[in-house]
Amino acid sequence: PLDSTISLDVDLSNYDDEQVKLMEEMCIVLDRDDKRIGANTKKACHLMTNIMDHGLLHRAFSVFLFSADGTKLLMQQRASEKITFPDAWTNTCCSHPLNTADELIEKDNLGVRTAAQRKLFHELGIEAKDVPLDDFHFLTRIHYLAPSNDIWGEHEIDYILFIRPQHKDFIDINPSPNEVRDVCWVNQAELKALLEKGVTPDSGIIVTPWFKLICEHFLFSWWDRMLAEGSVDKVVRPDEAEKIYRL
Ligand code: DMA
Ligand code: MN
Repeated sequence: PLDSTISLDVDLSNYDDEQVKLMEEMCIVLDRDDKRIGANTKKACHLMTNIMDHGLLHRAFSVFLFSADGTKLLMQQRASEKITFPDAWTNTCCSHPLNTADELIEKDNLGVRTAAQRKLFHELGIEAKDVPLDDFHFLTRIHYLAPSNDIWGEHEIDYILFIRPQHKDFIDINPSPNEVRDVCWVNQAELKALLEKGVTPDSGIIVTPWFKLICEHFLFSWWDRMLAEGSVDKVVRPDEAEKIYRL
C-alpha cells in the first residue's frame, strides 16, 4: 500500500507515555509469503483500518520459555498500560523484530531470535546470558488476524520460538510494570484450566487470540513431544518449519 493511503488518525493522549513512544518503532511489512515489502510504524501496523482496508501485515514472534525440566511454561499477563490486548494472559513474551540491520537477518531466523532476546530483557528483565541466541528453537510461522477493540488489532506472520534453559530450574525474572502485570509458571493441567476460564465471560480471565490459536493447534502436541524426547531441539519438524499456517 502507498504510504499516503495508510491512516495514522488516532488519539494517543490517554495512553501510557512509554507505550505511546513504542508506537514509533518500525515494524517489518510483509506480503502473504513473509517477504519483506517495506516498513511502517508499530502504530500504523496495528490500526484495524489499515489492516482491513490495505491488508497491512507485519512480522512478529512469540516466545515460549520452559522450566529446565520442561514441565512448566512461563506465562505473562499483559500490563493494563498496553495499548493492544491489555490485561490478557499470554505466552512468555511477544513482540516484533524491527526494521534494523540486525533484526532483518533471515538466515537461521537470526533477526527474530535477536529481537526475542531483546524483548525478554525489556519485558521480563531476563538477562541475555540466560537466553543465548543459539538456545532458541524455531518451530513454525502462523499467519493470523485478530482485533483487540474497534481501533487496534493484530495482523501478523508470527514466528514461534521455544527455549528451555538448562542451567537453572527456573530462570530469574524481573518484570517491567508497564509491560507485564503478572507472571506465573504453569504445567499442562494448569494451562488447560486457565484456557477454560478464558472462554467463560464472567471469569475475569482474558487470553490473547494468538495464544489461544497456538494452544488449539500446536502447543500441547509440541510440549508432549518435548517431554517424551527429553529435549527441545527434537520438537522441531522440518515439514512444520517450512510452512506458514493460516489460522
Ligand atoms: C506483538 O506483541 C506480537 C504478537 C505475536 C502478538 P506485543 O503487542 O506484546 O508487542 P510489544 O511487546 O512490542 O508491544
Ligand atoms: Mn503486532
